[in-house]
Amino acid sequence: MTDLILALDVMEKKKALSIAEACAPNIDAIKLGYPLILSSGLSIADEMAEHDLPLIADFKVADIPNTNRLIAEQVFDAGFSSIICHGFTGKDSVLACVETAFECGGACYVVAEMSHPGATDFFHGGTAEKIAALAMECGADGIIAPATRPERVKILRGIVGTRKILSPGVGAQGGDANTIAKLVDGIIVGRAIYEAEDPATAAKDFAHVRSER
Ligand code: NUP
Repeated sequence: MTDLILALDVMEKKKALSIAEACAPNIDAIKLGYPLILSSGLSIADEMAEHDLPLIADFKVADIPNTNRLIAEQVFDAGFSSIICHGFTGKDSVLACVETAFECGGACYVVAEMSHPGATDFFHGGTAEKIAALAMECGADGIIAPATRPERVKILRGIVGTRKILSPGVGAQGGDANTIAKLVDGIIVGRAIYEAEDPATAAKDFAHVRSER
């Protein structure tokens, strides 16, 4: 079973709420990040609660352990069920997010490799593999890996085993939903849904991936 995760990077709260409502029957989780949370506040989580969908806070947290912990506490207190952090910060910083998630009954995903072209500058050459291994060592629930590079996802799958892989980069960034859905536990789709003329129909069109794995 591959989850369909909506990346809701719209800036107006009203629009975000109406897209969430329209897409809710065909998606498994909503990922909120800086664009919407900076414009609407963390309380947007409360307003999304009626859809009863897990909310993922994509803050790509990348600070010292104490600050990571403080950020993660805010996120879980606000009602999010998962947080995304960076892994290049090292074991203590990642552990701060993983442990806080655990204490709050939530989940933590670590970015192993990003999906954009520039990600190859630093994530290739063994770094993504090291981060994926670190994420496993820290007890993270899973990693973020690029839908734009299925061959890299296969390699990272070899490191994380049955732990989850969530994969952004489908649609607007060129990743193919069908190809990547066979390899991962969740595909993350933003613009291809929320910029569509009819986001509900667009979400429905991706929903077949939910039976892929
Ligand atoms: O490597 C990453 N690539 C990526 O696109 C890690 C991410 N968290 N994301 C996020 O996924 C990005 O910030 C956006 O929220 C979403 C992809 O959106 P779209 O390209 O489908 O519009």
